[in-house]
Amino acid sequence: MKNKVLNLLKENKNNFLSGEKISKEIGVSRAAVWKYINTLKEEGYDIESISRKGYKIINSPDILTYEEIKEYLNTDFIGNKIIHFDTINSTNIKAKELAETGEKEGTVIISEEQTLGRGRLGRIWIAPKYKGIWMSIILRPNINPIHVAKITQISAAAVCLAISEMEIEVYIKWPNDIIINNKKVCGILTEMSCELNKINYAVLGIGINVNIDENEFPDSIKNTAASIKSALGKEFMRKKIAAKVLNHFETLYKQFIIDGNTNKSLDICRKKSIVLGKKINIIKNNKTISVKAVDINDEGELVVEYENGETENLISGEISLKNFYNKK
Ligand code: BT5
Repeated sequence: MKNKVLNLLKENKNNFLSGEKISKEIGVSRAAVWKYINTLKEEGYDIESISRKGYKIINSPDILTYEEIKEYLNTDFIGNKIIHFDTINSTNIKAKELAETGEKEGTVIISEEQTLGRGRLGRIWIAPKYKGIWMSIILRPNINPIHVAKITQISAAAVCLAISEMEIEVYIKWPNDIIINNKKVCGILTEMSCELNKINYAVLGIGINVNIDENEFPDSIKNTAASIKSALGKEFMRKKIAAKVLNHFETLYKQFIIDGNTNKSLDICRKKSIVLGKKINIIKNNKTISVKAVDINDEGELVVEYENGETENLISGEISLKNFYNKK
């Protein structure tokens, strides 16, 4: 109901709408309308109310609800449904629970903060309130599980395209980091439930630091993390960036599910790669080995070359670049 009031106000944003008109249109009492208006104000909506004239919306907050994101969305199915939380442990955990009980492809779980944001291998993802985009997309691709890593590459390409629109140099550190000024601005975590040769569902978790100030990063990551704000010196609308990511993701993902084609995504991953052509360290059997990153192949795997000239395709894993975080 609250969203119906909001939609009406938005549809009539240049005019005052009387409490009576709103109550008739949506079929609730005027007292209820007043209550919904107050809730919206508490959520950050700037609504002018003048007696005898009614209500007019002046400004909408930068929150990540469907109502706020939808005006920037132009997708067919990704983000058709956005389940929004003020706080949650992890959007990936929630998305998996919902996927288990049949939630459909394209549903997005998004939260203003995460109290237990997850990285890979049990690591923690820091996700402070109102400062970033912490979201998970439920996917049900009809593909063999061996191809699931491609979804990470598709989303890395989508995030890269979305952030590039802000006229900043963005790079991808294979397989799942998005980098600005040699620091991590976004991490991606793809998880899946599968059978031998079929995916039941995949959950694509994307965390983007948008308006985190440099001094707000905890000590553990302050030398390695960046936000779009810390790089560009001004705040950005999270809702617009979230929509851009979903728009780009759907375009690239659709090509993939229609005919398995990931050419465009992988081209972006190669072009924007911060590792290709460089010496990197990989960890193998607990040993750090220096190799050269030579290509990202059509499977989205990183092709590395050992000093003896032999090559290997890495499916996923940890790589590090020498002196990476010291450079500006
Ligand atoms: C990742 O893991 O980069 C995957 C991050 C995925 C986060 C999203 S947010 C929405 C969804 N719900 C979740 O619960 N997760 C996903 P990994 O490559 O393992 O990197 C984790 C490491 O990045 C940590 O060990 C820290 O060193 C660093 N880190 C943590 N929070 C960070 C942040 N906000 N910005 C930059 N680096 C961070």
